[in-house]
Formats: sequence, C-alpha cells, structure tokens
Amino acid sequence: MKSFQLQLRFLLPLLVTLALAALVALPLMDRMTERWFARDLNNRGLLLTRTLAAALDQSDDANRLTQLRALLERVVQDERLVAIALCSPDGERVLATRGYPSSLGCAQAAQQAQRSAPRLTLATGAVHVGVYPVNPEQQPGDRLVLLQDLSFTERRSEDTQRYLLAFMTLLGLAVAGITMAVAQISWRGWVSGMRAILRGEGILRPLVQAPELQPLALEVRERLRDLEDEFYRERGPLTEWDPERLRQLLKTQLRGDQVIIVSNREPYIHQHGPDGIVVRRPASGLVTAVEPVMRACSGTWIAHGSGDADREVVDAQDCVAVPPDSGEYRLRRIWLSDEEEQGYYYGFANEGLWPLCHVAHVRPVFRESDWACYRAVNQRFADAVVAEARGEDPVVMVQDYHFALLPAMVRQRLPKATILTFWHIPWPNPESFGICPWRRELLQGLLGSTILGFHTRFHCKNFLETVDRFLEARIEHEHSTISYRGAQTLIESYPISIAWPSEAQQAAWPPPAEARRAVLERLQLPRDTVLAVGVDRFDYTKGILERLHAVERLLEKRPQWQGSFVLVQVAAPTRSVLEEYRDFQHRIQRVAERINRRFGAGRYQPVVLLAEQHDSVAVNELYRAADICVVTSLHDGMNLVCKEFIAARDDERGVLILSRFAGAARELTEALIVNPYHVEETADALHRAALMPEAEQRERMASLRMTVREFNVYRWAGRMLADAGRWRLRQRIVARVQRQREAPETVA
Ligand code: GDG
Repeated sequence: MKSFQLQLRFLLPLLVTLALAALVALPLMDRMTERWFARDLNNRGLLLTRTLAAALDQSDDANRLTQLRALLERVVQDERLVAIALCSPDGERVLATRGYPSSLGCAQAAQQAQRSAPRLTLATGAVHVGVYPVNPEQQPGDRLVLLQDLSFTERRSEDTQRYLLAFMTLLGLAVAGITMAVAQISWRGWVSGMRAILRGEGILRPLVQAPELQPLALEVRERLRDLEDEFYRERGPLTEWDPERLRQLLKTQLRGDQVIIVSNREPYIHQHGPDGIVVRRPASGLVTAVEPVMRACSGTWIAHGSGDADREVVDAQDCVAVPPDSGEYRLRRIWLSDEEEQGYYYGFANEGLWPLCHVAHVRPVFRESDWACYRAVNQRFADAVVAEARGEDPVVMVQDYHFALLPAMVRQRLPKATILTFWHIPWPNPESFGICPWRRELLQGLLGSTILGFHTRFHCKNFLETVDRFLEARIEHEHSTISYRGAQTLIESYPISIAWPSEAQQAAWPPPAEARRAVLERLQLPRDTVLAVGVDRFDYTKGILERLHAVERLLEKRPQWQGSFVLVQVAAPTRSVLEEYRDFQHRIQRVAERINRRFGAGRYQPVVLLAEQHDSVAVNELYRAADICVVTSLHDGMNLVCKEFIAARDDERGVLILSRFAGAARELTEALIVNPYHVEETADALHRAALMPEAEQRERMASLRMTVREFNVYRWAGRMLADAGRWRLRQRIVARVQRQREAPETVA
C-alpha cells in the first residue's frame, strides 16, 4: 500500500506534466511559431516587393512583360521563394513564374492571404501566400503574389517541439522528485511550521494574534493536529511485529533452538463427520493467540488429543503435521482416560482453579482425587516434553492454569531448559488464592519457570504478593524476580493479542454492507435493526447474564429501541459436562426467552441466542455486520473477542463496549468502558453506542485499530522470547566465567 502511494506520488506529477505538454503546450507553441513565421514572411514579401517596384515601374511598355518575367524568374531562384505572379489592378494575372499553380487566380490568392494562416499545399510542399501592392499610393494598382517556401518553418517547428517535450519531461521528473521528497521529509516540518505560525510566532504574528482571528486559528490548529494524527495512524508503527520478525528473533537471539509448546487444548481436532474425517478449530482464546506463533516457530505442540478421530491420523509417536493444508509444525497428542480428563481438566482445573482465579462469585471445588489426577497428568505432559526435547536446553512454552505443576517437573529433568509459562487467566489476591489447599505446591510448581507471564502488571503484583505470603522466597521488586531454592524466576506482564490480518486476508472479506445484508437476511431481521453482537464461550465469567439484563433495562428505560435493537449472542458450548455450566446455559436460555416474551412483537425478538459453535468466517462476518460489539466479562485475563472485532472493522465503524474487568480494558481505552455489574451503566452505554455519530465512531475505532495492530500477538511472543534469549545469554556468560575461574585450579 505504502509503495503504491509512493509510486503514485512520483507518477502523478510526471503524468500531469506530460499531459499538459501534449494537450496544451505543444499545440499552443505550434500556433505561436506559425504566427511568428507568417509575420516574418510578410515583412520579407513587403521588402521584396518594394525592391522590385522600381524595376517594375521603369520597364517600357513594349518589352515590359518579357523583362519582368526575366526579372521575376531571377528572383525566384532564391531558395525560399517558390513562385511569383503579377496581378493587374482589375485582378487579372498578367504573368507568373515557373512553378506558380495555374489554378491560383489573383482573387483566390488575395483571399488566401487574408487568412490567419495563409498557407497552401502544393505538390512541392507547403507555401506561404502573400499579396503586396507594387505602389501602395496607387489604389487600385498592380499587385505581386509571392509564394514562399514553408518547409523550413515546419522543420524549425518540429525542432522546437522536440526541445519543448524534452524540457517538459525533465521538468516533470524534477517536480515528481521534489513532490516525493517533500511528502517524505517535510510533513513534520510543514506541520510544525504551520503550527508555529498559528501559535503566533514568525512573520504572521500580528495577524494571527488578532483577537477576532483567534477562533479561526484555533480551528485550523485542531484540523492540523487531526491531519497529523491521520498521517501517523495510516503509517502504522515504525517497526511492526510480524511472523518474519519473530522468525528472525528465534534465529538470532535463540540461535534456532527447539521450541516446544504445551497446552491442554489442541489447535486442530479431528472428528468423524457424515462424509469422513473433518478438522475443527476449537473456540479458545489461547489457541487463537498461540497458533500463529507456533506457525512462525515451526516447533512441536503437545496437547490433549480430544477429537474422536484424533488417533486415526497420528504416526507412531502420536504426532501429526498441522495445519492440515501446509503442515508447518508437529502436533503431539497425549491421550487421557475419561477419569483423568474428569479429575484433571473438569475437576481441578475448571471447578477449582478457574473459579479460584476469576472473581465471578462461583465457589471453587477442591477434591483430593482431582488434585491427584492433576498431578499425574502434569507429570505425563512433562514426560512428553522430555521425550520430545532434542537437546538439553529447549525453549518450552507452557500455557495456562492446566499446567501449574509442569514447569518444576520439566526443570527437574532438563535443568538447562528455558521454561516460559504464560498464565492466560487472572491471578487473584493472596486472600482469595489462599483458600486453595495446595497453594504452596502450585506456587512451587510455577516457580520452576524461567519466566512467568501474565497479561497485566496487576496480575503480576498479585502473584508476587501471593508468593510473599505463602513461600520463603526472596522477592526483588525492582527487577520483578523471585529467587526460590537457588533458581530465579522473572515475573513479567505480556499483554496477549491476535495476529493482525494481512492485506490479502482483508481483501478477501466481503464489504461491511454486504456482511450486514447477509446477517440480517439469515436472521430475518429488518434493515433498520441496531445490531449488537456478543461472541463468547458459554462461560459464566463472560458476563452474558449481565449483558442480557442490560438489554432488558435499555428496552425498559428507552422504549424507542423496542422493535429495532437486537442483541445477537453467539455462545459456543463449553465444559457442558459440568453442572455449573449446564445450569448457567439453561439460565441464560430462560432469561433470553423472558426478555423476548416481554419486548418481542410479531417477528421482532430483541435477543437472538445462537448457542452453537460458529466457524471463524461466520464470526468475522458478524463482527463486520455489527453496529456494536459487547464484551461484559465479570473477570477476564485479556479477552480477544474485542480485539478481533477491532481488527475486522477496516471501515472504522462500529462501537466497542468493554468491561473494565477484562485485561483488554487497560489497553483499549477508546472503547466505552463499563462495569458489567452496574446494569444501568451498561444499558446507558448501549444507548450511547446506538446513537454515536459516525465521526466519533471513526475517531475511536481508528485509534483502537492502531493499538491492536501494533500490540499484536507476534509482539507478545517476541517480547517473551527476547527476554528468554537474554536470560540464556546471561546463563552462558555465567557458565563461561565459572569455567575460567575453575580452570587454573584444575591445572594446579
Ligand atoms: C482465555 C482467557 C484470554 C468464541 N466462540 C466462537 C469462537 N470463539 C473464539 C473467539 C476468540 C476466543 O474464542 C475467545 O477468546 P477469549 O480471549 O475471549 O476467551 P477465553 O477462551 O476464555 O481465553 C482470556 C485468552 O485465554 C488468551 O490469553 O484473552 O482472558 O480467558 O478467539 O473468536 N470462535 C469460533 N466460533 C465460535 O463460536 N470460530
């Protein structure tokens, strides 16, 4: 895009100059030179006639014609004179030299000579026709018709045209070059120059400081600032994080070392469908974020094989190359029995740790048997990491709360490994965390990591305080490190994000108007619908209930929206095995039905609940069709839905309503930030979003897009891996120094 703009900046002035030359300058030049030549030839004709006048008058009658003919024949030997004729006062051609066209009578010659371009084309070439009185005082008297050669003027005119074209081309090139240079270099200078003038500095000082011009100066100053903002937004970040930069970082700072990722959820699930095995992508924020990173690293991803056809596609090491169409990395599947899955995943992770870490007022359940399972499964995954490691110091990226014990288990077997653990959900305060019976073991497990990452500084602070409360560890707040049993862990915040869509991906999207038409048609909604969307896993932490209450309050408080405001809620089923989740899903269904009964009329239903998983194309279409996207999580590590919505809106339209309890609220401050527990506030935000002028939407969205584009998932991974690279370098230096210190002793 940028190179296209550059080319345009260069080509446009060049083309304009050439077009001006071809359409205006050359014809104008032609006409002017012809006029100049005609004037010169006329003067020459007059001079010649005057010189001949004496000879014409002196000749006696008897020989007059013979003498005259001889005289004129001599005169026409001049190379620029083609022919001469003598006309009598009554318009008779008395004599004509050789080469004079017999068809050109005296009257016609006089007529021709009157024209603005007195030219005639003969067999020998173009001639200029001039008629001159022999004696100007004698009227009517004899006249000479002179035909003068025009071919030399044409030659000169062609030369002039050539020079002019060359000059205009050079001029065009110079203008194009200067335009590009000015656009590139002096945008800032120009803006600051204008700013200085508007601040009342420089030569225009008295004018700009005049009180009556102050409002105008203020207005222009603001417009300039807007222009500058637009410019920087359009240009994007100076050094963008992308897969290539991440690959470079792996090659240089990590010297191409092996990368192993561990997560519970697998990025691709093979399932039996009616027409054979199909591949499905799970609805998971973790997978959304980590998969582009793995594609850039080309390592191994270890995850639970949960699809009913998963076993049928793996090799002898339980591995399969994914993505299915390009096979960019290895997916190693771990098989869990139903009991293991029940105890480790549903039990300890999702009934214990998930509610423990999300302050969403659901009581955590801790069972001894679940804990035993959790430990055993962590050990199995740790064994797989060791089996997968090609050397003694791989980079292991551990994902999420399913593997709090794994870092220490891997550290025990591979002491030199670099273990980066990322906790995708919030970390609570020490009091909340303290209710977990195995709090010390969990903290010890996590401190096996080299780096432990959270989305926000706030979660880091909670973790440091929790360790301080429950373990005997040394905490260095200045460096945000914890030293425990001789090993050090860096606690750092790395806000996660999404992969910013490429230009090719964006070009393949349907235009927003088309997406909107398709969505409204599919859901049978009228064209004037104010469309709000929510896209979540069907989880109680996502604030879906609070969202429905806000919609209900909006319709109650502002009846003008009844009949036109619609919330389309995609709720992908999740953890439905758990009673808490089943109850929650039923409750949401009941509340949606109640609202629809209360405010629905005819075909109008204010809440459309789509309780099934959608493919990513459908989700993107919904984002592009929406007027409003609502994210009302009661607590969320980050939340990627809001970032996906922003990335989808290349038209810079649409309003984001975002919970202040989502990690994303720290970055996306141009959204309408709400407290989802405050139903009234969220209802007012919905009203404000529905009425927001397009200009304000554009302002907010453009700024949000700039943030998400710059702080993308490659930056997330890049920062973490760069920190790991630095740590590994330090370790190598320490080891070298140690060796040098020990070497003389050995010799001695
Ligand atoms: C955890 C943390 C953190 C949802 N429904 C469908 C669908 N989705 C996709 C969304 C989005 C993802 O699932 C949800 O991401 P979130 O970030 O909102 O939430 P969690 O799954 O809870 O993720 C969270 C995240 O980890 C990353 O660190 O942000 O705080 O809780 O990508 O688009 N995708 C498809 N169909 C659906 O029906 N295709």
